[in-house]
Amino acid sequence: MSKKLVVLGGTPTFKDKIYITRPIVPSLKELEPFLKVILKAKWLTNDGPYAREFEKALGKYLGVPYASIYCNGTLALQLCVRGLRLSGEVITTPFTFAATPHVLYWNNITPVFCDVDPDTYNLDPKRIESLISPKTTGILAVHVFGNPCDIENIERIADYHGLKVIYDAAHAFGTKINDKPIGNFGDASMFSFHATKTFNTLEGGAVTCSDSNLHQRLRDLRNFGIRSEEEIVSPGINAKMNELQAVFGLLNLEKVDDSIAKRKKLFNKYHSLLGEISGLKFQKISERTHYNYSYLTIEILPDEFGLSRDDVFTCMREEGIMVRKYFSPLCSNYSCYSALSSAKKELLPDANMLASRVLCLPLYDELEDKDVEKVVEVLSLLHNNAPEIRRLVLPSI
Ligand code: T4K
Repeated sequence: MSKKLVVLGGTPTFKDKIYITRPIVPSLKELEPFLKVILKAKWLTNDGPYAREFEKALGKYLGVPYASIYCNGTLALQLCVRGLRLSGEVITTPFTFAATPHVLYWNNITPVFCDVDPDTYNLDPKRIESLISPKTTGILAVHVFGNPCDIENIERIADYHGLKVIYDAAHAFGTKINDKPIGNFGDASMFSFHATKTFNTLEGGAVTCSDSNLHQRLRDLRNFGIRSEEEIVSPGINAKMNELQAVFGLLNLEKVDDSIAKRKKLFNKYHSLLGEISGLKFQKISERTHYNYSYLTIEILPDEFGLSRDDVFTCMREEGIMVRKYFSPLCSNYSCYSALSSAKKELLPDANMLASRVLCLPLYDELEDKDVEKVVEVLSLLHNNAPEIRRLVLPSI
């Protein structure tokens, strides 16, 4: 092989770094007519005409009875927890982004961490029931990397114990189970439209649900509880989406299907090439899932691969590949949660194992086939040269 890894004295594979993701964006030409209208009308926010149009279009796209939009996904989820009147303790996963347990904290709720399924990376329903206490009011499950949770078993347990179910669907825009769009499960689902997501509104988020009362409560909460000039119905907050975000939403809705189709091709190419390298494992995505190809993750089995995930991370960064260690550190190991009794490492063996093994590789629609080939070649070289790298470069192992 001609290529020599940086850690073995070679030059970087990518002179210009490549990122794990890049957002879809409208062109200036597409934006211009919308900007003209906004600047002329000087209507910038507060449930403006584009926000209303986007909210309607989004509900249609997501195939849900009700969708409400927010300035970001975190506030959307925080209000969702509040809107469902959860309190006390809520069972959730530690293998997620910080926002998931933090929204519970901001609602004065104690997160109770439950271990995950080591194959799907999602909350393991078999381990939920033993964590239910008289204080438990809900389950906050995450469709990790856009892979749907075991919704039947989660909801069966929730029904039996009278608990609410919220899905953090931050990664799952466009995902379906069989033919049913993902926003139709549980009491509510939250989607993130952050720049790093499959679909973005710069920053932004949405909540979907089937209960009109909850939908109304959430719309009140996002605007200080103001129903009308004369009527303030709840102690709400400011979580409104502005007009520019909504325009991004309207324009990106037209692009997202094409973007997902391109991601799918790249995802499949990655998988066919990565399958040749031993010591790698992949997230299990059920056949009934219509996936959105939001993330490309690998699990590095250190003994078989020859290097640990952290070593691979270090070496790939040297090659100009800006891989990410989602989700490490694990939420239950953050200093703000590690003292919780549910956060003990021995109670969360699979989540801790995944946090030490999973690596997120570049995946976005503008990535080229040759980039995928080069990323996989680097991984293959790391595997083939593992003993030398361990001996020369990473002598601490
Ligand atoms: N629940 C879950 C399960 C989540 O994953 C998230 C967010 C939330 C809830 C909360 O939703 P939001 O409130 O964010 O709507 C990122 C995102 O900031 C965060 O939204 C996301 N999850 C999380 C998984 O990832 P970072 O700190 O890793 O992002 P950053 O800035 O390092 O960006 C990653 C790469 O993306 C960059 O290396 C390049 C590219 N990028 C990023 C930005 C911001 C761009 O190309 N353009 C950009 O504008 O957290």
